[in-house]
Amino acid sequence: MAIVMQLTKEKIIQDFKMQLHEDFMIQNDEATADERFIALAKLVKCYVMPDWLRGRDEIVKEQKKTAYYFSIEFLPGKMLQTNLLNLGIYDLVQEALREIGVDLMDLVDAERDMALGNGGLGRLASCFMDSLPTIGAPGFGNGIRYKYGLFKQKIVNGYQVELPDAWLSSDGNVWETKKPHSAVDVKIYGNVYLVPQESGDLKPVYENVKTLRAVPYDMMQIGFKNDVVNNLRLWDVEIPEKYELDYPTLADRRRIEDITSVLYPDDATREGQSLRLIQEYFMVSAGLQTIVASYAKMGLPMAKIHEKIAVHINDTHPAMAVPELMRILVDEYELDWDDAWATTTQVMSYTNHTILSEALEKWDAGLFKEIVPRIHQIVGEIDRQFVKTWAGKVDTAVIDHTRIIQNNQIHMANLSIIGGHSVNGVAKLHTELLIEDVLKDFYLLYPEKFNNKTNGIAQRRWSQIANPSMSALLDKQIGDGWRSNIHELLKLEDFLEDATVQLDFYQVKQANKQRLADYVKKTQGIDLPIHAIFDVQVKRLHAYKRQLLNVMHIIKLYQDLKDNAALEITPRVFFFGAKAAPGYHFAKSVIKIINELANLINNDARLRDQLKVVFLENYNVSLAELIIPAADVSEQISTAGKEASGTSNMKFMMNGALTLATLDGANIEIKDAVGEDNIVIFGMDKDAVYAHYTRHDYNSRYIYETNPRLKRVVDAFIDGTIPNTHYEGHEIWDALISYNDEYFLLEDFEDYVAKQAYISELYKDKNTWQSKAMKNIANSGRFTSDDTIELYAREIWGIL
Ligand code: NBY
Repeated sequence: MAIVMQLTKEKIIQDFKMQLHEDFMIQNDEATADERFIALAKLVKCYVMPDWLRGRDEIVKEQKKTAYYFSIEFLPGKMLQTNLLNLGIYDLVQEALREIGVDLMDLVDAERDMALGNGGLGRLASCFMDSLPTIGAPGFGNGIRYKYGLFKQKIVNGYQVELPDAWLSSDGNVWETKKPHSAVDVKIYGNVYLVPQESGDLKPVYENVKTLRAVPYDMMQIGFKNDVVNNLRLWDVEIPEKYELDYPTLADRRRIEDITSVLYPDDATREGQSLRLIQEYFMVSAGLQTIVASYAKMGLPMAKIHEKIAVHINDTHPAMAVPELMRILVDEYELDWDDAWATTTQVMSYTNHTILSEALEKWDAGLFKEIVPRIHQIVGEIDRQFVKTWAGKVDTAVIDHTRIIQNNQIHMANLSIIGGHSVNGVAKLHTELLIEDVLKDFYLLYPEKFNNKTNGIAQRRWSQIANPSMSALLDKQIGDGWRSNIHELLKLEDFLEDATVQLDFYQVKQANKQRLADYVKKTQGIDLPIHAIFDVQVKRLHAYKRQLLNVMHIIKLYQDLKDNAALEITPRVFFFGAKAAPGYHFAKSVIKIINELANLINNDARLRDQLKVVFLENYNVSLAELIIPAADVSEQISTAGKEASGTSNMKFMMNGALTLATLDGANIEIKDAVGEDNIVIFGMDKDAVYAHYTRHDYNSRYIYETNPRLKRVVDAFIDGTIPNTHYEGHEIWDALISYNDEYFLLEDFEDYVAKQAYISELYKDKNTWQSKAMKNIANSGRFTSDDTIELYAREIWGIL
């Protein structure tokens, strides 16, 4: 039985004090919050260790099929609260600490965010890490232990400045365990020759390779109150003692250390090409070598490895898993090519997270050959076999579009699709677009591989942890069963028209808004009226997400208020939180514009608190936990067809915000869940957008010239309305007018403004508003990642 079952307050206090003695040689009353956090985290680790080891041993003993989720990003945020909650000891620990004068929240604040991801893709991986043990599925993560996570964003004079995020303390990360015992070697560079053997087989012989040592750091992933503990394995690079002579100078060593130094802070374009390619191979090779070795210990035939192992390729970054598994099976375990290929394709599966062409990863074949010569050969052979298989069976054009090597470039998505048995999109519309458009040639070849898995969220973090006051109210209203079965939120449907309950939810929201307002006051000195609508757009800054459309609406409100001194509007506070990729010029200009507009508006006494704009610096998981519970309006306004799914949309819904959205990604499924009266939809749908693509008839300048009020808004970017933005304003004006507004902001503007006006009216009727908010909460359970991952586990990986 799990240790945590037998814990008492007294025992926790005693253990906690002991831990402080052992780690820091101090008494509780002299310890800092940091020291207390570390002591408590270590204690939690000790409590969990037996279950962690037992789980690992069971998998070996019972030969359970296991899935490995390969992802170049994980974005867990803080782990203390989640771990306590999932262990079922949150309240007990909180009370125990309180007895010795310690506030658990101070320890929570002391934990650093673990930000080894950019945005939605990395956060999804972490939600899955929470859900996998929760549903009792053996599913492990495999990634890179970056020394620096996503950059820390500072705003200086309205501009984004990027600072390194040194999240690791000198003792590392308290949740991890370094396991030199399980280190493996990874080879890169050099030449490979295929030398004929007596048997007639060809054997690769390596020359001048560089050998890296991959050292794993394991982090426990605790299931919700079920004694199941899985593992997230992150790899760090070291210089192997045996090959020290290969790295004689400090510069040589530094180049190696760089491999696990930084997460690429770029979700638009890639940089540091060769380093990035090495990262990808390093993670894939270390992970697969370990996995195959553990399978080998079972004593089962290598050609049947797919019966015990599933490997998931999260976006294309780990796509080299396909040729790497082939390499291990063919070169090291001497399988025939065909047998190896048959099992490899059944092991592998792939998720696509975007249809934006700039994010569909391609590598120069020359670079590939230089860095991973053997993998280059294998990819060449996979490509050759692919062409041979389909030649004469389908149009040559289809083969030309789908083969892996085209124009001396290696197409990682093509490799992932050809090398696996499953390709999934992340929302219904996204999967449809993959099938009908982006991957339609592949659909012709392999219709059976395609499936949809709409994203989900780890609801415990986004309700119980992020929003304790709403959680307490839910307990009171529908009982606490929803905490373990999120679908019980549906019970709230019975109270949608109950004015007392509506008022209770209103008060919870106001309290959460106050909590956010206090934070803004403390960090930026701005006073915010909490009776205003809190209107929030938080996500990576990208043109297709259209933060700029939101800005244009704010400019319009500003102009209205300045034109008419007597005008009264429903007060609004617009919040933005967004990091721009360091090399993404346009996105950085939008940040500057938002900050200058905020300055202008927040300092204009005439606006009498009717309008405020706040840019929240350094948006990350922890800040999301503060912001999302405080939102009245959730802005999900991407150009239809561009946002694969979105996941913050689900988090806002769960916290009772009304979604203002285009029919894009999972917004469509949110609409289906709550009904069109309980969401506000505007703008073109996917078909309208695609009609412009086929007809080539979009003309933003025409819209601009024929709509005076829109023209005035657009001209505000260049006519001096917004101070200190001469350069950025022109850049934006040009994008909208000279370059024909790639994301159709102008066409969607009027409808967006109209729906915003509708929201302003609606908010005046508190009861109706709250009823809609509650409808959203009640129906948010369908977006739990527990259910999403169960579908992966059953339908893709076959591990349940
Ligand atoms: O994945 C996001 C999608 O935009 C979002 O709609 C979806 O909900 C989410 C989870 O499925 N994609 C995303 O976050 N992508 C990246 O962060 C990313 C990072 C790196 C690169 C490309 C995309 N890269 O090419 O290096």
